[in-house]
Amino acid sequence: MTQRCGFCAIIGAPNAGKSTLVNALVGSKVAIVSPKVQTTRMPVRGIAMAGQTQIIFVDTPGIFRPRRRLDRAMVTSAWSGAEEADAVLLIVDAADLDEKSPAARDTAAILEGLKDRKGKKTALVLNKIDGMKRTDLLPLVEKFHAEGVFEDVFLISALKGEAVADVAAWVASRMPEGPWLYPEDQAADIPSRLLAAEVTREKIYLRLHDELPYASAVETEKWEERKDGSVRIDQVIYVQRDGQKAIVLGKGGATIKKIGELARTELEELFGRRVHLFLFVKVREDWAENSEHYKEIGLDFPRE
Ligand SMILES: Nc1nc2c(ncn2[C@@H]2O[C@H](COP(=O)(O)OP(=O)(O)OP(=O)(O)O)[C@@H](O)[C@H]2O)c(=O)[nH]1
Ligand SMILES: [Mg+2]
Repeated sequence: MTQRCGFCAIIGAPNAGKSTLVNALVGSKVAIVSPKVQTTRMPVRGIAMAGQTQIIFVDTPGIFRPRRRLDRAMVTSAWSGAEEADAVLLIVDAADLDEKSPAARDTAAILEGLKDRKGKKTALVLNKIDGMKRTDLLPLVEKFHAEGVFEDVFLISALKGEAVADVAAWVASRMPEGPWLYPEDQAADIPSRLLAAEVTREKIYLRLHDELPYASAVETEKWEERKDGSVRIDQVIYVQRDGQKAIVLGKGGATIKKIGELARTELEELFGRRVHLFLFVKVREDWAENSEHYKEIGLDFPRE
């Protein structure tokens, strides 16, 4: 049988559930998830097989009105993910479409953007329907259908895995003929050093999302293979001010210790081996203005 292979970009407002959906479609964790908006900073590829079809899902940063330099880089990379894809899924938090919500405003702007990019195979995914009434959903489906942008609309819960298979089938049927780009059993295409840094950033977000919004970045500085099969990973957590460093460390170092434990446990699971994780906190006021960091996480550095 002929092989099929293509790219499917997952775009949407921050916090819609894009990364959760990518993980559900791929069947393993390739992208980090948190209750905070703007968790994903760079496009991450998750790979899924459907019969003879290989689908490369591209999880993108949320699209929103960018202000800071990092925001601009994230939004640009999200749109370019959509442009390069064979199919596009716009994912919307169905429970957060109140007219005044930032998510609704961002989604409306993305819809306009999609109209300008007509000709793409695009479907709408209304997410987080767990806990919602069907009767509240039908008007939404009609409203979005009327936009004339979507071939199909899916009602799903990425968190519970509901109707995720339907989305996968739709995407699979839109993939062009072509040889697979990855081995059949590969789930992610992200360097181990970067994935390890992302896992630590997720634990920081989950633990400190009220105290430390967006002020932190994580880089893997050292990756040392040991003779006994284990690996030593040294990471630096960058923050912008001394006060933030104190928050990350916590009383007597309790917070960073907990973050390190959570990250190490997950890394051991992901890599299937023992991990020795060493975390250091550094204050670097300008990490978000430093082009090296953008290169490290695979983003283009916006000039202004
Ligand atoms: N109830 C419910 N919560 C969900 C569902 N899908 C995702 N979430 C939650 O929504 C939050 C955001 O999920 P993410 O997957 O990080 O969202 P995202 O769109 O990748 O967010 P950014 O990367 O910040 O743009 C997390 O707390 C998820 O657990 C769902 O189907 N139902
Ligand atoms: Mg995300």
